[in-house]
Amino acid sequence: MTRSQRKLDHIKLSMETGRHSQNGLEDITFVHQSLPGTKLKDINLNTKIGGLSLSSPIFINAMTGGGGEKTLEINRNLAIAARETDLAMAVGSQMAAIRDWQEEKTFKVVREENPKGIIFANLGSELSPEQACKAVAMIEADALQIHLNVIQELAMPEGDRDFSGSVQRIAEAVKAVDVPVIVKETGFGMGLETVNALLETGIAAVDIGGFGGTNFASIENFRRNRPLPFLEEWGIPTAASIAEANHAAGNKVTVMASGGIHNSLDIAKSIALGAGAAGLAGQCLRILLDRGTEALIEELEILKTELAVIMTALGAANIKDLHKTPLIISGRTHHWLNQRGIDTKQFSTR
Ligand code: FMN
Repeated sequence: MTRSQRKLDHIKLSMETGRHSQNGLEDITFVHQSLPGTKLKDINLNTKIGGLSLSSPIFINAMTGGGGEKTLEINRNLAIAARETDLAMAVGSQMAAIRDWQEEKTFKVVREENPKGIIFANLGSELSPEQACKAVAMIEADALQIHLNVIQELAMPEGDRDFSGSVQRIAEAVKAVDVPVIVKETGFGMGLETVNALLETGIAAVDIGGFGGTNFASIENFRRNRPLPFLEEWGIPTAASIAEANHAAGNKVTVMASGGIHNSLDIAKSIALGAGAAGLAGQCLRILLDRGTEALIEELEILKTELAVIMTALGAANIKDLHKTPLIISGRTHHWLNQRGIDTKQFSTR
């Protein structure tokens, strides 16, 4: 199977497998405020990720490129949507274009369509410093995402089996590029141990890419003769992962949320748990493929408006205020966090 065919399979199978299970955000409840003191028109959605200023905390997460014409068109349309809504956007792994220059155009189209936008480059943690620089230069990226995808590789018949040396390679990539580096998961979440190990690399942010959205174990199981069903239940749900990452990160690196984030309430809850931004991948692709670019632009605009409505109700005039709003954490997420030594009272009594 060629890398380019695999990219097309991932698009098709991610739409068929869909959202896999709950991501834990259903365990989070806001505390209603009857005297919020806010005005909808004054709500400020600006946020900062590793020194980058974003006009909104919502971003389109890494998906594609590297699979010929079809992935070029998807990236073109995602870039148009990002431009029209002024949202940051990541491209999918650029390794295909580093190995085969003919695939470069499937990524470059994103910068062509959105010359002034905030765009994230993307490579896996097998990257070399030279490849990191090449990926950033290819799309004049504003940041580099380095993805971690151990479970996907193990589930993939032709995947990697050697996961040594990643922390060292990430640290070398950070030194090589002149943009902030974001280390991201791909739907299995990051816990305290992972974030602690990454703190020494000099990265600017982690995107926890939690469990409960697109599930690459399910996707790869479709492509295996003998599936590995236990991997489909593997991972740290998004809600618990945001809190774990934030606990480890303190104010040393920014935490970004993703993994099954589908609506404005998910976004607001992710930010209240400590994320500086929230990314959507599968949901954007689904709207784009089912209903087109105009519909995606409309849905993203609605997300921004609804987020501002939620912030108004909570009395949170900006993202910093939303980080401080009280939250009730119940169910499995409550149990998980307390088992991991994270006191949930810090959220409910602040
Ligand atoms: N993440 C990467 O870092 N690099 C990739 O190349 C990449 N390819 C993806 C392809 C598809 C079709 C999808 C749906 C996701 C891909 N992802 C990739 C993972 C997403 O960026 C995200 O971490 C994951 O899908 C969870 O978010 P979601 O539930 O909003 O989809």
